[in-house]
Amino acid sequence: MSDITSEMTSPLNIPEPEETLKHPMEQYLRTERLPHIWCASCGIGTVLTAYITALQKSKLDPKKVAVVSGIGCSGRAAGYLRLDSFHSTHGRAIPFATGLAVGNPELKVTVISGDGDLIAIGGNHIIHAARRNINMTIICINNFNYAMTGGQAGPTTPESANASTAPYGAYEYPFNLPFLAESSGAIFVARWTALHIRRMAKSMTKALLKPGFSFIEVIAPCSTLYARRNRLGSGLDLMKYYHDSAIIKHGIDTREVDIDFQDRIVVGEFVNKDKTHFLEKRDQFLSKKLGDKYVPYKGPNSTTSTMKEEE
Ligand SMILES: Cc1ncc(C[n+]2csc(CCOP(=O)(O)OP(=O)(O)O)c2C)c(N)n1
Ligand code: SF4
Ligand SMILES: [Mg+2]
Repeated sequence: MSDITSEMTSPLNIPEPEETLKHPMEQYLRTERLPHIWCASCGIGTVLTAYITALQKSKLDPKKVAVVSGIGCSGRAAGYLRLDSFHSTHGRAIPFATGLAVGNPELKVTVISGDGDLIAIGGNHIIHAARRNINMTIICINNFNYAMTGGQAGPTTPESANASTAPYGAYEYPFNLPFLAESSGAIFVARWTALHIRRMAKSMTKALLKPGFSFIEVIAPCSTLYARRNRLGSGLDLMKYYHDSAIIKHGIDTREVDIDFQDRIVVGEFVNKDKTHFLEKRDQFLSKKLGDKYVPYKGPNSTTSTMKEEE
């Protein structure tokens, strides 16, 4: 008997209905956790889309990729990814990720978290992970405030921007994140806005494939708190602002990429250099010191120990 269904579908190669319903990124998402918590027109979802695109492009084995987040709206990112993903405590995403990267050198570890989590309470950890050149990729979603807890000012809030703890406008000097990352030791530094989704994904792919400490800042709309308090309009209005104000300057000196309130935003790939990363450096140094007695630790799947038994 001829199969009438296949005769009807195969010539045009039309997929079965169930396949049509499958989202192309479904394999990377914990769909059982949807709907997500983010507000409409929030920029965090865009960053997640770019990250999944980068993962696909990088061809990394998802079983060898771990993602860590801290706390906050941005800190929810890891929990939606179907990878070895961890929602750690506030400011502690980087030490957690450092443990993974050092404990299992086969893993590619990514940290996706917010400006408050990574740069305020986590500020100490980020500079030391960069200094050591730990093999990890940091994606910092900078929405210029502590969004989840009510829009407080943080270390990236531009001067004069309004925040719940700065009702007359912020007056502290904000961090210039690419400069902070580079001067602490990062070997790859880029900044994009949530509008630059393809360029962001491309930089993420490069960062994922580059051994060492890479840092990508993504300027993203927080439409509900930051934009509303500052009367900047909707998420779409912020996208228009990014469109009109972003200037691409690859390789520019990171000291020149400060962000002033609603002023121009310099974006691009600023730093891309090679430097021996933490584990390689440790192994080279200890091999030189200890000779044959030192056996580099290659991860939990390796049977070797770090020191040979004393004879
Ligand atoms: C030790 C500790 N201090 C404070 C908090 C409260 N807290 C939760 S989220 C958050 C701000 C997160 O800001 P950011 O990382 O910028 O993420 P966003 O919500 O803006 O995406 C704070 C202060 C906490 N959970 N734990
Ligand atoms: S409060 Fe801001 S950062 Fe948090 S989900 Fe809403 S728009 Fe996004
Ligand atoms: Mg924030």
